Amino acid sequence: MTLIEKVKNQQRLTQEEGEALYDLDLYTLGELADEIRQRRYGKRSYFNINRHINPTNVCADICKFCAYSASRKNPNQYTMSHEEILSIVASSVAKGAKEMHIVSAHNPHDGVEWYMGAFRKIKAKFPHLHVKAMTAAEIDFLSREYGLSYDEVLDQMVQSGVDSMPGGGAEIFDEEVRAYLCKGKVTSDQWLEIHQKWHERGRQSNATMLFGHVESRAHRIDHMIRLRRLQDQTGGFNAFIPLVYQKDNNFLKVTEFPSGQEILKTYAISRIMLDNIPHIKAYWVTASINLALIAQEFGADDLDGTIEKESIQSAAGAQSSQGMSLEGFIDLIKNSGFTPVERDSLYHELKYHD
Ligand code: V47
Repeated sequence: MTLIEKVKNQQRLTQEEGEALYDLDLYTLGELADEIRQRRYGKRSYFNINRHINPTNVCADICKFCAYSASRKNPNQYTMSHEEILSIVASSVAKGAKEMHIVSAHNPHDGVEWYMGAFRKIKAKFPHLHVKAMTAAEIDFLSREYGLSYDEVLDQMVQSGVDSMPGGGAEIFDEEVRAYLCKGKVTSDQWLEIHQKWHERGRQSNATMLFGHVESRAHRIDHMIRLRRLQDQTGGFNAFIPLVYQKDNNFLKVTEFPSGQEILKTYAISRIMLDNIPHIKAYWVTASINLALIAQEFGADDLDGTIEKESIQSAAGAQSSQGMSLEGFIDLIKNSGFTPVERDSLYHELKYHD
């Protein structure tokens, strides 16, 4: 059976077969991924009304790709008070936000209570708001810094009102590349262990992959297969999010960047490889909105959300610092031939905009 027949017959692919997908031409790959996407979601494209909050950029870890954390390239440290965080939440809720996506740097000065207290206060004031917070990298940092087990941190998150976990901190699982990118941060096995433990609590999360820097195609496929393996056990991942590397203001020396074709191939291949993860998110912040709209024809069924403010990737050059207006977002999806469907954070459909 050829590789194409295997994909059409919905058979699971190996590492070698995943790598071989990259040798197919873009349109064949697009057709294969689109068939899977259309079988599951037709022309529906999901988004939510969310707000990103990054409460501190003070970080104990050093990741070469990061332009967000305070460093000698970015000397402006900040840490928000709970009052500041709550006032952002209140103003976003007033504008219709239904999810707060809260991700911080690994701040060694503020203690676990600074993290957890913020979640508790948000939930006390806005009990119906979905709090998506704490990457596995943050959880590992709190565990190391304060001598807590992963279980203890995760239990505190549940008790403090965190509803789901974002997919950040996964970067690339290959140990050699990871050591080069972000030595000392959560390891690949630990990242997977933390998500497994979260899923075992009946909770859901996402998974990212940072690509387009020093990794190879084989590393990307390996990353996907490690996620697929955990998903077979837990079923707790909602979405896979390939994050396109942004190059400005950081310490990673990359000279060759992926072409639009390579990015679209990666979306399509992730749709094909990850047969057990429901959604592929083309995060418009790193793909650029135009490529994210095209990615809808290459396997992606989700475009994340309106965001309102974005600090991590915009620090590294992405055009996303002010988010996107709801009307603009809906129009763009409609005009690209898809039906925008507002979803909640766990992918329940809320509103069709057809
Ligand atoms: O893990 C840091 C990435 C991530 C750069 O779960 C960079 O729904 C590109 O995880 N170029 C955090 N990326 C953001 C994240 C995320 C985003 C949207 C949705 C969800 C979700 C999760 O940002 C980090 C890191 O991989 N990042 N620097 C950079 N220069």
